[in-house]
Amino acid sequence: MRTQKIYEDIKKLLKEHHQSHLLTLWDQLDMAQRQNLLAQIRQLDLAKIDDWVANCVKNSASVAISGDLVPASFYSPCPADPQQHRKYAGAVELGRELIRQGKVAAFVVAGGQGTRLGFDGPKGNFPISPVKNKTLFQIFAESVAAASLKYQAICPWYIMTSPLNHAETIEIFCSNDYYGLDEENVFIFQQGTLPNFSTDGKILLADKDRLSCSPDGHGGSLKALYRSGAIEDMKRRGVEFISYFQVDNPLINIFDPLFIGLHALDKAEMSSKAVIKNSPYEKVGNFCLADGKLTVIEYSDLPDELAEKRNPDGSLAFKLGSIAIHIINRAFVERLNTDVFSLPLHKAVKKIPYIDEHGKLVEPAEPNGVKLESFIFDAVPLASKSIILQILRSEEFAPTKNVAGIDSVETTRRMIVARAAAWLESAGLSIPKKPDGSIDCVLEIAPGFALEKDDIKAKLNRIPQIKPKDRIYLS
Ligand code: UD2
Repeated sequence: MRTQKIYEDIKKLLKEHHQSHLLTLWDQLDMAQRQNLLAQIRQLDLAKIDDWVANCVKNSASVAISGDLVPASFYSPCPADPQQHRKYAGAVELGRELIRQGKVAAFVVAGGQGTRLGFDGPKGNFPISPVKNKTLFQIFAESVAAASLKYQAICPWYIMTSPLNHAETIEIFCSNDYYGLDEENVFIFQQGTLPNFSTDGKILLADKDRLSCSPDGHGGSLKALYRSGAIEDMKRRGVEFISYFQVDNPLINIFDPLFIGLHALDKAEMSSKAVIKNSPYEKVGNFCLADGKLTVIEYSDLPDELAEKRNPDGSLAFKLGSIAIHIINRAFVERLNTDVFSLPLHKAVKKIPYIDEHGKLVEPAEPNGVKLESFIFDAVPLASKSIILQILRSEEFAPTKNVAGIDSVETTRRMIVARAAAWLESAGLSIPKKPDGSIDCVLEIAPGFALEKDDIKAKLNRIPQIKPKDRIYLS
């Protein structure tokens, strides 16, 4: 009786919002299925959905680009003059102190799957290290443990999953005994989802009694951090700074005193690391000042003439690429969530299987639907202050996205070896090279052995002489 009343109300509401098709298969559902479907529909904010349909789903224009776009200013990897030298030194000291005081937490967004890698399961479980074949999760876990030891502090680690991989991620951490970390200090939580639409704005069904939904993008992390209790947990621990990174970058320097220190010294709310782009169309966001406000414009949205624009010395005018590494203040996330905030939604047209009006599963051969996502970097303009630190790609950025070619498993492994070789050479060791100058051995440095280049010097007596073709693992 009650279900019938709810059904009638929802039917009316759906009609007003042009989504009546969601109940077409009602007569084929048993009681439990009916309740299930109604519960999902009741969670939808249909007024908001009307707005998304009009402005994002049906509208093919992607992102509105402001008329006045100029390149953003940034800190270079090395200080430019004595004054900046003093500032960097002070920042490193401050950053170390903040980590020591337990004020910095690690946060990885790991809601995506390893689809592009042809890998079944959470991408964090992809084996990547060149000698030991450690997974991305294991490398991050060891980095967190090493930072904890180095700074004699608790370094909590927050991990955002999605409904696509939450249970599996928990299972991976449990079966690996949290990689030796204290389970108390690892907080795994799920991001939200958004419904998927047909290109004409109808919410798709994944089953007769189930709406088709997808993770709401890494921008969803700002709400998920709050709703999951992660922010509350940080507050209880005294965490003030969130070190945000993506699951695909094993070179990440999670606890970087310089970055944390500059961010804190400049009283920023959300800061970013950047690389100098290696081509006008490299698949990274672009830092720009849009009408004076720091903004990231995704590569696919930057007009060609701006992507190609050059300075008189031939360098790209918009050369700063966003690599999805941020320091975000815990208080900033709290502020956003206690005000009303939303990030813009970006549209992706995809092949989305669905149940048609006859109850049949359709597996489209061509893109047929729209997924909506929000992006973390769209929060940058919402911050009261934001800095950018340019870093060296070879030191900190090796995204594992593809099976082969650019940003692939092979390039990532090569970069892990090259960085290890550079660190060892900087400590005075010699690395075997082939006649063409390429490295002639395989090297892997465990985070527990060295978290950064300078950690090597104290361990020189533990490093064997390295011969051509050697496979060396330093731990
Ligand atoms: C992202 C950035 C790009 C650049 C690049 C660096 C976007 C749109 N672009 O490109 O500017 O910084 O990374 O490598 O982000 N994720 C979730 N939940 C989601 C969606 C994604 O947790 O709903 C995670 C995912 O697990 C991964 C990260 O976000 O850790 C990035 O996702 P991606 O691989 O789809 O991003 P990509 O390569 O388009």
